[in-house]
Amino acid sequence: MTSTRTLYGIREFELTEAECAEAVAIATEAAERHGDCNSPDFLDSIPTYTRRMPGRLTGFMDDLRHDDHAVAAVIRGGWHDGLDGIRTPADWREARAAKAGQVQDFLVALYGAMLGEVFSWHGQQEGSLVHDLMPTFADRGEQLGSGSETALLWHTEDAFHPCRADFVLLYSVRAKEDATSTLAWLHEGALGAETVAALKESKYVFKPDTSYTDYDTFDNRPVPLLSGDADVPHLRADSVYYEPPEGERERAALASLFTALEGSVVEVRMFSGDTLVLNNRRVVHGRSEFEAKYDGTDRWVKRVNVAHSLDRSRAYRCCADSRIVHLAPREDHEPGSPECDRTRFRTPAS
Ligand SMILES: O=C(O)CCC(=O)C(=O)O
Ligand SMILES: [Fe+2]
Repeated sequence: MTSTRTLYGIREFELTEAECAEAVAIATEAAERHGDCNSPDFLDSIPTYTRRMPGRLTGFMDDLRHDDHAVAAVIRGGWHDGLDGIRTPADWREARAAKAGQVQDFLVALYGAMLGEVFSWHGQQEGSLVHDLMPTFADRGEQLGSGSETALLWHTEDAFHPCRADFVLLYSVRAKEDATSTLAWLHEGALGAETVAALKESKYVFKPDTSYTDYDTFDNRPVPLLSGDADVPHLRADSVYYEPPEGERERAALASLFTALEGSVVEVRMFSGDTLVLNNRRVVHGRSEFEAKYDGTDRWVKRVNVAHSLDRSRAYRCCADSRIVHLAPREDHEPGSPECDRTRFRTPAS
């Protein structure tokens, strides 16, 4: 594919203007028909939209989905009329209430669905499929997506949880020059055999971050940080939300892991309309600090989580049809019953 090139394991895809217009038109049609990307009737009809997405992009996503050597991908060329006209909302609640960037909600949900099964977390942004990330004054110094004054340090998305995403998509509604995305991963031979062996043992404990309203329901147990092939190791790690292990061997292994990752950080510059796709089993990510003005012109990212399959999270969802994952196992509810998680997003039309 001539428009695809690989840079340090990060793949790039450039949409043509026509392809971008096609994808935006499909997202616009879905937004007009369903209103909210959480509505069950949209979620149930996702394939009818993804099937019509530009063929070259479909080919790229199909390939990416199975390519564990690719730690991330950037889909460029996504700027379109209308992006500049939307003001950055003050926070995710305002974004949801005002349906700000609604077409882009559908667009990133459809991009995500081209790679697997989109899902949401019950405790994050009220269970919404697409998260809005923008700086808020109260969180300016926090290690959260809503921070800005300090760099967001590297992490696997939702490292602590067994149902964490296989892919995370970060769509830049409004990019800013001073905010760069940071990526790091384990290069071949970066860790010695003894370190690898220690990191494969179930000895490491994470701390769920407080952006989940249900974070205290999680049964936190020691887990391994590394798994899989020596060539393409699968990694789960977080440089902030973890408890230092007690054993000397585990502490040394963790220190080696941190050194290897910190030595491999690459910066990626995003532009408005670009999508960063993270292979969440291979790469850790973060973001630089940046200036926030809180005046409607700030950086704004939409995020969606994607799993290869929904099977892994079945016990954490209330029915097979729900895409809302709880941090603790969830009792079953009849689909469509008042207790079913799908019910709360049902619009009168669905
Ligand atoms: O703002 C970004 O680019 C990334 C945010 C992020 O990684 C997070 O909130 O977990
Ligand atoms: Fe993240």
